[in-house]
Amino acid sequence: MSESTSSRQLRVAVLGVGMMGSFHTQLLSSRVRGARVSVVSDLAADRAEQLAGQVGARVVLDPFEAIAASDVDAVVIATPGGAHEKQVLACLERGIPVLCEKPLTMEADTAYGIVTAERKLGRRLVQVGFMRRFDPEYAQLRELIASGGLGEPLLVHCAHRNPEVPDSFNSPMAITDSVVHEVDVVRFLLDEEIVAVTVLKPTPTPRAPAGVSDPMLVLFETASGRLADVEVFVRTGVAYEVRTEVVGEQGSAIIGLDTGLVRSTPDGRRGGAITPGFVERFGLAYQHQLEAWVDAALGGTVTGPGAWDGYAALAVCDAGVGAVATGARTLVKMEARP
Ligand code: ISE
Repeated sequence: MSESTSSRQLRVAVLGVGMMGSFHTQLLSSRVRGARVSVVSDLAADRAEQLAGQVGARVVLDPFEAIAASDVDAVVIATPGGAHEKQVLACLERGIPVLCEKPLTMEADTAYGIVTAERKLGRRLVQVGFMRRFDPEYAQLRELIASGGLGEPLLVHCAHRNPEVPDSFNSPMAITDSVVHEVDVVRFLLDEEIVAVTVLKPTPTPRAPAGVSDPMLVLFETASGRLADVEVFVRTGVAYEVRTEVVGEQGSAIIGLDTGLVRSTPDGRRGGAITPGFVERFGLAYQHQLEAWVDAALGGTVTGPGAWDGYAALAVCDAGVGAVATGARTLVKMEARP
């Protein structure tokens, strides 16, 4: 263990400081104990300099130099997805913990390469940014299922709605960028793999560009025969709404109703506010994710969703993208877990 980790300060390099990388940098610098951002890396030098100045970090433009730097004990990867594979492998080669935003890589087989490379090392170093696992509501729901409070879970109903996305956000992206979270949630809550995916495409919203299916209904079948349905609708024009309901043999439970504060107002209405976007809805989850990651990384490992979860999500999304294209029920192709 390096001098700094033994004195309980994890020195973190953040690679990629667009929206998510800046957000992680700010959280690490203001809310998360036991860590500081020592290096900020981005090809956009101005953006990197500005953020580094705010948090007292130095800028290293080349991400691989940042991973190798002597003042770096662990790495957060928030670069575009196409850069992840090589950056994660460089962290594994150096033997330091890494928190990688989804997707772990761009294809299931390259993600499997990371699973096997980590396996060869013999210890866990890769965590994938499936932050919903750290959301208090999701954690409570899993706890309830695991304690047997719902009896055997039978069905999961999910809604994933964004107020808006750019026109370039097409139907396959709704699977790989949005539904990928429900893939992980279903695996996390039910503790089993998804084996088949079907996608239905109803009449689209007029907000969707020509040829884009929005909303869509996605149906997952799990290995033991349970079903999970996901409504993904990324141009509602309303707000950010993410709900998950689990129906079991002995009752059901739902999260994501945004019922924190319910107000009555002089115009005779009663209601609360819906979060505008995922950073607001999952702000606490992002913070808890980093706290757990820093705690484990100080001990030289990771404990959150790992390389296998990143691989499984990609394998299911591949089937989902296939199902969008063909309209057919599509089997998930997955390697055996090493
Ligand atoms: C975005 O990339 C995310 O990861 C959000 O969590 C998700 O809700 C949103 O739909 C995605 O576009």
